[in-house]
Amino acid sequence: MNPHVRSLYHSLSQRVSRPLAGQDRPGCRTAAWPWAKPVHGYVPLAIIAFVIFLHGMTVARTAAGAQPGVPDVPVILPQQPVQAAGPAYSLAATDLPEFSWRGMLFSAQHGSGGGTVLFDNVYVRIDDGPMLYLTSNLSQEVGNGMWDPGLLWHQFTRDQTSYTIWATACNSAGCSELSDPFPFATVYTGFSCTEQTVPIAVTGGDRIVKVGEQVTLDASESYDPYGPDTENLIYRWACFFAPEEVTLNDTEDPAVVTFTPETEGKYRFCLNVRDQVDGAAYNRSEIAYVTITAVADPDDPDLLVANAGGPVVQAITGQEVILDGTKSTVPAGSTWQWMQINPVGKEDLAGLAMDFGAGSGAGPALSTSDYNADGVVDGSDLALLANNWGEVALSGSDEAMASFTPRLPRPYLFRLSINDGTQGKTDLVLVSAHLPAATDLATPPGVDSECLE
Ligand SMILES: [Ca+2]
Ligand SMILES: [Ca+2]
Repeated sequence: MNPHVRSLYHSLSQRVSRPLAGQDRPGCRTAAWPWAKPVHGYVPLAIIAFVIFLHGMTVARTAAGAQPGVPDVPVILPQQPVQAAGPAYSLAATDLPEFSWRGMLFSAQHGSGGGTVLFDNVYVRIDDGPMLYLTSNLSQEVGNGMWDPGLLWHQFTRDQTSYTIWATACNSAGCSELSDPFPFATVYTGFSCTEQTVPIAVTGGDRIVKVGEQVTLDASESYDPYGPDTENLIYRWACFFAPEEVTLNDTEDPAVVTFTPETEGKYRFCLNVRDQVDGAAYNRSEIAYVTITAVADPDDPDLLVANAGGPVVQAITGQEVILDGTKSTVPAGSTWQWMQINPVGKEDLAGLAMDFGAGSGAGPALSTSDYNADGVVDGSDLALLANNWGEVALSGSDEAMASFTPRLPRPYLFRLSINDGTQGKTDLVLVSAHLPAATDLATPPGVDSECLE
């Protein structure tokens, strides 16, 4: 890194490390968040610029849009390395920033005073298409130790495609207004096999450990479909939520970090793995999660640990989803109960009615109530809502594995409750069900066959 860039990086990274890292958040505080670190000579100049830019846009909107008891409108923060010697991104609101990365992370921040945040939704518009529900992420749940992770939405992008991202922050009282749109376009300049193939992050299985004993998080089973990439992967572990402050310690192996839990409870970590292209971080893998449950005595025959298989499960409308509680540790004779805690209801209807009434017989093209993504809000969307009113029909709701078929693109939140006759434990899982039209963004783009030989 040249001295001027190094100096600029240090001065700017100091300035932005706090808003990006969310270090004042209770629980899950890491020593340094990965995107605040220098990455092999690359500096997050555009990230810094967008933070400032988006903060400026949101101040005006939040004041007008707040609902009582609902979190503030989130601010979207793209998380990706930016090449020091690369193109300078324009920050004018009318310009479309161009990115040359396939895998991208977005995080978001809520304004102050938002109260308890439960989950956040992200919507995407691809080129000139309709607004599509893409995914959701848990952020905080009262009484269950889930803290705002700063959100972490992953997506893959396609060359010569423009995208616009919005978000809402939600709790049991409802959802905030949509954030300001974040538009960008993707343009790739290289198509070697390294650049075409996106790595796969592998965290190892969920585990139950003893409080006070060091835990190793090992990502070395991660791989790239293009074999030669594997030895050059960049690994990024981050705490997703935890019952206490967590420090991840680096080891000699770049794939391995360690920590020591001092409090009983669930520690969830996320991992993404990236290619190196000419020394630069390039593709990001899909995010993988791992849950470490710390208990006083892992060998206790009466040990009860609920694990709903989350925290997040991706799904496609019309396809059956399995709710898998089999990673739980359960004494014989215990009872199981799965329950949806965000059934379709009046708020969904009110949102649709507002959009429907906004036009002359059909609502606006860009609406979160356009459930069938045909570009308008009309009677067909109302019919979909009416036919899916209330909780979803669950098969096996009193068994270790339950299932359902999502019909509406939206988040489905489930609580797994297990009771052994003397005590109960719960865990939460969020199923994000998007329309097939949004599936491309959840899967890496195709590659030339010779790259896989
Ligand atoms: Ca690759
Ligand atoms: Ca529609």
